Amino acid sequence: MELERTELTDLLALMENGHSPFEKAIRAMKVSVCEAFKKSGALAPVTFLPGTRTLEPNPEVAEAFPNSIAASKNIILSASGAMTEKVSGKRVAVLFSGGPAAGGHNVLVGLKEILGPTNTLMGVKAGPKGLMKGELFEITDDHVKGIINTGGFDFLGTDRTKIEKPDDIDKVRNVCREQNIDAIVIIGGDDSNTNAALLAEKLFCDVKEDGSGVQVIGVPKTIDGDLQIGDDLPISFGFDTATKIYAEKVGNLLRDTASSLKYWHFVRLMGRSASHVTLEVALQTHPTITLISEEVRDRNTTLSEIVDIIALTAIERAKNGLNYGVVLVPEGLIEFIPGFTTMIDDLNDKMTQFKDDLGGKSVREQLLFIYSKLTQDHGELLESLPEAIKFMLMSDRDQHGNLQVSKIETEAMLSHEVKLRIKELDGNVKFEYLNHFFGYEARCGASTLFDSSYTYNLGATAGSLILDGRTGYMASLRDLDKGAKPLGIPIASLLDIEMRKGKPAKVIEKALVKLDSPAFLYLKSRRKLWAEKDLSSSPGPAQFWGPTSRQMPKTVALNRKYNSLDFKFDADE
Ligand code: FBP
Repeated sequence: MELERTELTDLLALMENGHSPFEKAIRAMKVSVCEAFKKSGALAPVTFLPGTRTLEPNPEVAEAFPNSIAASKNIILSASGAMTEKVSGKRVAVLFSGGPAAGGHNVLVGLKEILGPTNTLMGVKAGPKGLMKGELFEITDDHVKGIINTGGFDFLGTDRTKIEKPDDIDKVRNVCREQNIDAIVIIGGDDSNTNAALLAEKLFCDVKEDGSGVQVIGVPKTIDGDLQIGDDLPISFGFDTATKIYAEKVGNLLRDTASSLKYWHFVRLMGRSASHVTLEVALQTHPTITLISEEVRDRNTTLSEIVDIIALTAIERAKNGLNYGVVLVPEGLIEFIPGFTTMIDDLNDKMTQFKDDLGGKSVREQLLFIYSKLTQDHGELLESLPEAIKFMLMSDRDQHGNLQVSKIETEAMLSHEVKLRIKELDGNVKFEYLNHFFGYEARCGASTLFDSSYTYNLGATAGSLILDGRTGYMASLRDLDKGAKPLGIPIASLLDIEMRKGKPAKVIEKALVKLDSPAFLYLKSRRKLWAEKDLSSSPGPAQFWGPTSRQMPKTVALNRKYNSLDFKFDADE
C-alpha cells in the first residue's frame, strides 16, 4: 500500500534539504557587523596598520620563517579605516581544515561579501587534501544565500591532512599556478594555523611567473576553545555553539536526576586536551562535580584520589537525601592524570615501533605482548585498569600515531571505579550510574548568533587582510563587548617548539585552562556549594531571538574582564 499524496505530504517534502521552517528563518537572521566594515551604509574592506602589541617569537622559529618575520616584524595589525584603493581581480581559495565547528559557512559569506563582485572566491572541497588535488570551484552569490547562518562544514567538507612535507607544498604551489590563485584562506585550529604559517612562508614569493607569491591567511576555528591569545583572540569560533548545545543537555540531565532521584550521570564532554568546554558548561549549568584536567595535573591528583572525591561526595549527599548528581568529565582527562601521560606516550611509541608484531593479533594478545615492552611502571598501570579501558587504549591511533581521546570512555572508567569504592566505604549507600558522551552532536549545530556574527566578521577581516596585501596573518577580533576591532596576528610569531611524536616541532601552543583565570576561579569559588546543594540552572536551548541570544560564552566574558555577557560587534547596537 502506498501513502496518499496530500497537501500536507507536499508541504513536508518542501521542508527537505535544509528548508525546515527553522532553517529558513535562521537564514534571514541579521548578523552583527563591526562598525569598521560599514561605509555609508555598505560593507567595505578595511586597511591595517601595525598596532601597539609586539609578539616575541622563539629565535629558532624566527630563523625558520625569515620572510614572514621580516614582513610582520612580529607586530599585531589593527584595522585603521576603510580601504580607499579598489583592489580587483584577485582569486582567493578558501578551505576548512580539521574538525567541523558551527559558523564556518559565515566565514565564507563574510569573505565573499568583502571581496565583492570584482574578485573571485573559490571553495576548496574536502580540506587540505582537496587543495593539494586542486579540487576548487567558484562560490557564487546563490551559494551564499543557501549557506548563510547555517552550522556545519558540509558546503565544502573538511579533513585532517597536514600540508607540511616539501612535496605537499609543491602540490599546492602547482595548483596555485595552474588555477591562478592569489591567496588562500585556511579555516582551522592550532595545527591548521601552524600549517598556514608554513604555507605563507613557503609561498611568500616566486610562485607566479612575475615572481610574486601567494598570500595565506588563517581563521581561528575549533569547538575546543584552545586557540586563544588573550585579549587579541578571545576565543575560536564554534566554541559558543557547541557549549550552548552541551549546556542544554547537561541542564536537562540535572533536572531529570533531581526528578527521578536515583541516578548519578557521568558526562564526558568533547574538547580534546583543554577543559575549556567543560568549564563553560559548568558555569552555564552548575553541576554537582566538575573535573578540570589542568587542575588534576597541577595538583598531581591520582586516579584513586579523583575516585575518592566523587565517592565521598556521593556518600555525603546520600546522607542528606540527595542520592543523585551529575559529574562533568573533560574528554582529555585521562592524559592529565599523573602516570597516564607518560604511559600513553610510551604506549603510542611502542605501538608504532612494534606495528608489524601487533598486526594479526587479537586485542588480548596485543596487550600481553605490549606489557613487556612498556617500562615496568607503565605496564603495571595499564594492567591495573578495567578491561574495557585497556581495550580502548589499544584502539587504532590517528595518522600521527596518537591516541584518539574521543574514543576513550573515561566516564565509564570513573563511574565503575566510584561504584566499587562506595561499596568499600559504605555498603549501605546505593549508587546507580549512567554514562554519556556529548561530542559530535554539537560541532555542527545551528550556529548561535554569537558564532554567526563572529565568523561573518572574521571572514570580512580575512578578506580585508588579503585586499591589503598581507600574508602569514590570522584574522581576529578583539573587544567583543564594545564594537569589535578587526586584527591581523602574525602567525609565525606565535609558534613555539614542542615535542611531537618524539621530535621537536614548531607549533602554536594549545591554550589550556589557566588556574588563575577568573573563569576557573569562579568555578572554584562555587563548586563546594554546587556539590552540597542543588543549585543547577537550565540555560535552555541555544536561543537565536530570545533573551540570551546576544550572550557570548561566560568564560570569555569573565576572562576578558568584560562587564556584561552581551556581545556587541557594532558599538551602536
Ligand atoms: P579541531 O581541533 O580540529 O577543531 O577538532 C576538535 C575535535 O572536535 C575534538 O574536540 C575531538 O577530540 C576531535 O575533534 C575529534 O576528532 P575527529 O573528528 O577526527 O573524530
